[in-house]
Amino acid sequence: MKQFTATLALLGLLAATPVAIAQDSAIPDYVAAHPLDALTPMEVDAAASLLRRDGKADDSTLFGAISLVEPPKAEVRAWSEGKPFGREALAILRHKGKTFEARIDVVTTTLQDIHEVPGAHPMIMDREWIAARDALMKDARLLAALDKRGLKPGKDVFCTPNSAGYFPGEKGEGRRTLKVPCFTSRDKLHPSIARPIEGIMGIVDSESGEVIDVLDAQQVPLPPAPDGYGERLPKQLPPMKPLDIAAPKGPNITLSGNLNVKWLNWTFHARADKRAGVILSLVRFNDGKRLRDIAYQMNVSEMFVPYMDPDPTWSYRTFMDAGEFGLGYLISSLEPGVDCPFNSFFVDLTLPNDVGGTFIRDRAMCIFERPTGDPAWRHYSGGSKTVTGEPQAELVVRHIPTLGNYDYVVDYVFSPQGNITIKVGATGFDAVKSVSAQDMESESAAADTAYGNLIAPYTVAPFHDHYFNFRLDLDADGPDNNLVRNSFVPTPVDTPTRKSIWTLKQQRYTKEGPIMPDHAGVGGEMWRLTNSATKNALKQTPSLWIDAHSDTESMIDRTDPAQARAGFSAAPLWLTRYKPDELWAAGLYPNLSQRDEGVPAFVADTEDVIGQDLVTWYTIGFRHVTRPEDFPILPTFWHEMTIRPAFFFDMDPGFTFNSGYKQLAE
Ligand SMILES: [Cu+2]
Repeated sequence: MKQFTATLALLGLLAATPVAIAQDSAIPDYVAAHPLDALTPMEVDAAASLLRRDGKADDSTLFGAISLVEPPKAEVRAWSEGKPFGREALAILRHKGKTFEARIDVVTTTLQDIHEVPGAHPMIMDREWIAARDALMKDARLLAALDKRGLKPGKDVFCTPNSAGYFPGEKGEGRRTLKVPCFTSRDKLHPSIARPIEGIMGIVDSESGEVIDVLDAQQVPLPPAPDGYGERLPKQLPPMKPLDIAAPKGPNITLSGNLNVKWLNWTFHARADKRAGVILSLVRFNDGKRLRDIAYQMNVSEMFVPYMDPDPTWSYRTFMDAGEFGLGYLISSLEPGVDCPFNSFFVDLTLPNDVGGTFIRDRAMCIFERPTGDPAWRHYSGGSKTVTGEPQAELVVRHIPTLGNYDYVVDYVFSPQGNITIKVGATGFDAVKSVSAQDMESESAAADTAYGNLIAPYTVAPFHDHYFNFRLDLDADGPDNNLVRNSFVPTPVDTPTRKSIWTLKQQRYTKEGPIMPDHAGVGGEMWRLTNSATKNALKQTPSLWIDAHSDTESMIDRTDPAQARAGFSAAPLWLTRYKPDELWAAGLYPNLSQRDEGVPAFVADTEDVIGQDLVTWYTIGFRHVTRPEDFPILPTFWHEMTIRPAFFFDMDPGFTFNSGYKQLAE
């Protein structure tokens, strides 16, 4: 078994690592083999070098993005292996205090366009993050604030910049700011969780290095390490007998190119993106007769994590991590056996860095199949006293960005029945603040827990929301679709037996806009993306049911400065017509944004949507009511939604699925 596992892991790396070709330069390279492949290291270098050569960039320039501009959909759909295709890059530059957007043809190395985007801020980049941290750590006001608390900068104290958000009228408005809290590693409650130094916050211009302000609001005495925490946390139990996910006869997954995935009836393309993490495209299901379109593209388009604590050192924490930091940039290497089964295919991903080059994140994505341990279907026949059935299996595509304290497990799970479940698991640890209350009988407990819960002695985790917007460019059996709502309607009937049943009412959306659940209605609804041009064998209209299990809308008032920048979170679903440049739910430039240029702007013209190529934007959201059970490390907290075929097939496409489980008994 061990030998097999090792061989498979190696096979995974071989299959997934692009083939190196001889280059004169030191830049590792491979050739893009598909129009939707991420830009290769040579293509990224070609774009950055051209900008430098043309005097548009120099050594001080930071690159918020050098990413693929996809060819038009029609070209991608018409493309077949071996045919040539165009390659275009979008570069977002921060150059001498200004933001520029450039388009480069990386095949001909031609600068097609470059223009300044006044007021726009690309994502936060390493060099400025470090500069802001270092500037604050030397600032006399910070040193005085630390001194008051008996602390000195050095190995016990460190500061880590956060995105600043936008709050009209505050100090530093209009500048490229970061807000910086500080921590101490003294008396930690857990080895990897530093203790926040409450009341201190720096506002730093990350370009000039000027420390604009240092808040020294309230002083909370640094709490002691209580008994049972820190070095005295409970020890792990002796190991149980281990469980494993194994494919003893070999994998059913086929990987090719950079990167095409095939598993049973499913095929799709995957690529890395600095901002989105992993982007899946051309998701199709072979129904035995033809490849059926399910999704042109699926990826996280933005996140929003607003904290619910009005304290000035907390209230700005309204993170939009995809656009501010980059889920792909902060993707973490996966640990075999912990993050993914040992026998997974682990894929290294190449991503653009901040300075016009690329880096490789080892084992950044894993692809694995697993038995769920559940029946795919079964039936017990009382007559013959036999069970017929089949065990379920599924394919998982996973990556895990780590954004400060949180690790987000992002899964796309494919089933033989034609379902795609999108799951987000939040783990890592709750953001915490130090308080005076040791427990709920302490004098300050009520005040300390007004906006969060005690999760450990002297430690409150403020309440907050997590919103993950997925841009779901679904194609229900082709691009021209409608969105319908089936509402469940309580319906009176007058029969000798029944007085009340439910019936379904169908309504078609005609315009772009937010799609709200019918909270006031009794029975709820189903949202389905339908294709009126094709029919299944029963002459029904194929559709994809957007089965929403985790739709939570933001409760923050729309006039709140944080909510005003993240309007996508106000509705669980938005419907737009496909536009090639409408890719991000909070717009292309959410960092420090002063207005929302995302989905609320996309739908402002309320275009007609009937029979169009539609994009749905679904937000998996949850309100995080923090608990002691979140501590010391937040056990992975999952939320999900499922895209299910409905009237799409003639019968269960999983009926022919043969798990081969009987071979295990041989
Ligand atoms: Cu949380």
